[in-house]
Amino acid sequence: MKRYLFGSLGLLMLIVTGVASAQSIEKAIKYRQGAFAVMGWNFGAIVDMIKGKRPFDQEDFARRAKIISDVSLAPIEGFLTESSEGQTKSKFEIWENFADFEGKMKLMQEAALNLSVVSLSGDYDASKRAAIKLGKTCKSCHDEYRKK
Ligand code: ASC
Repeated sequence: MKRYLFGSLGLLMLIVTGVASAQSIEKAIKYRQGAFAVMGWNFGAIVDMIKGKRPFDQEDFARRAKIISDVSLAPIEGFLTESSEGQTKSKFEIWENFADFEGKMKLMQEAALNLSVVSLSGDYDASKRAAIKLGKTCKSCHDEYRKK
């Protein structure tokens, strides 16, 4: 009887922790997607300014670049647990090559900080180059680690 009771208790605890971790994985996925959405929203506006689809407004450009740079520090925390299942385009390869993934994330953060600093100068050509450089760091990670 005792053995049966402890066995059932153990099973219940496993189920409860399992459900809890599934919930925290879902939260982590939403967290990193939210951060990327903020970055994409603002980078989209910057790209429009560069393409001439929206007037170049240095103050607005710099404000958006700062948001991207600040938020670029956020998403890595949402990748700490293996979470390639569910509502995500993240490939399993992220967790197989986590050091490489983290390195690419750092390059993106550096490019975002660079864009933020350069855009304060008001130098349009330098800002454009910095934005293109940042876009390349986004793409390099997407090519390898994001499902189509
Ligand atoms: C964006 C956005 C991305 C990147 C990428 C750059 O605005 O949403 O994922 O730029 O397209 O190559």
